[in-house]
Amino acid sequence: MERELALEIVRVTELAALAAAPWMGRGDKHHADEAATNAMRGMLDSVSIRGTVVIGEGEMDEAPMLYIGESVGSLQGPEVDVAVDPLEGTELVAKGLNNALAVIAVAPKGHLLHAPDMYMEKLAVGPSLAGKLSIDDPIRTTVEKAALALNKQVSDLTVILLDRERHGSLIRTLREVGVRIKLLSDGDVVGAIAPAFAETGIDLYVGSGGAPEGVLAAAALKCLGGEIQGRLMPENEEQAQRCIDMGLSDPRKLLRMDDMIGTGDVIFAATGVTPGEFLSGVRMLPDQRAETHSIVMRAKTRTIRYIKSLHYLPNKPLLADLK
Ligand code: VTB
Ligand code: MG
Ligand code: MG
Repeated sequence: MERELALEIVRVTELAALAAAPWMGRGDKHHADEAATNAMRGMLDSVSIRGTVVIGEGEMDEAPMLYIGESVGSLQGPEVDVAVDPLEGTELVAKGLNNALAVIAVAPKGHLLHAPDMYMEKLAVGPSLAGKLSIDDPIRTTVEKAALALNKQVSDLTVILLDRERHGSLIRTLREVGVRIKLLSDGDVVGAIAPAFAETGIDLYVGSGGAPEGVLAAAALKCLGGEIQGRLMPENEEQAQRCIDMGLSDPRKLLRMDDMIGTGDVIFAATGVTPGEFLSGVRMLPDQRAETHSIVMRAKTRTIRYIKSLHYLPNKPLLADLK
């Protein structure tokens, strides 16, 4: 993949974020998602790739756009796998809450795990804890090991996870050991990546969230030098069979970075829709301008670029077509 692709790819998340932003705080997650998906699909057409969606909005019969298996891109250029979440945190946008993103990851064909839409148990960390923890340890041990490695008191650690009933006993234990807890109402791509950004003050991501979101986070963490470990959580026979069909003979196999991202050549881009842990949201400005804040990174070089763009909205024909 040519390095120019990174800059082309960030245009895709920028447009998705710009399309979703007008739906912020309107209590309508469906339209927010649809706007982001259509914009992302439209913009991808102009990117010089022969792409196949491997993580997308669902199967062909349930998703009109960006369905799994769909061909995307200008159909010239390298053959790549594309993982998308045009709007990660539809509910966040609907409710006007923080941490909604437009996200994409691109890797040479065959190198992104085709994660089925089910829960994944996850443990994610930044570079300073990469390789030092295990998802198989009890949470108390994980926290103790993390504190030791970071030369901090346990009470000075901050752990982030989704605020869900299924995390009840996990949260109780974390309270007992005395860490700070940041609860996310949605959006565990941000949660899992946050420990890799020192300025967030977040040390660990734990708990379960969507498996597709796990692979997207893995792509980002590969570029950031962090780590995620995951384990799919099939809830019935049919889900277990889906894991087997995607090539996991043991659906409960521990998934490491290399299982999720089988290449050192992944590109990740995200644009904030609402303000978040490491990216600002879309800002509507006077004179028909809007400001976006994005991050784009390549695992190959581990360069992290923050891109602040000032868009002149009348010159965005794709956005107008969506209206
Ligand atoms: C998870 C999480 C996502 O939606 O997929 C969640 O990973 C849906 O699962 O970040 P729940 O059943 O826990 O609500 C998000 O929060 C947003 O897409
Ligand atoms: Mg989505
Ligand atoms: Mg999502």
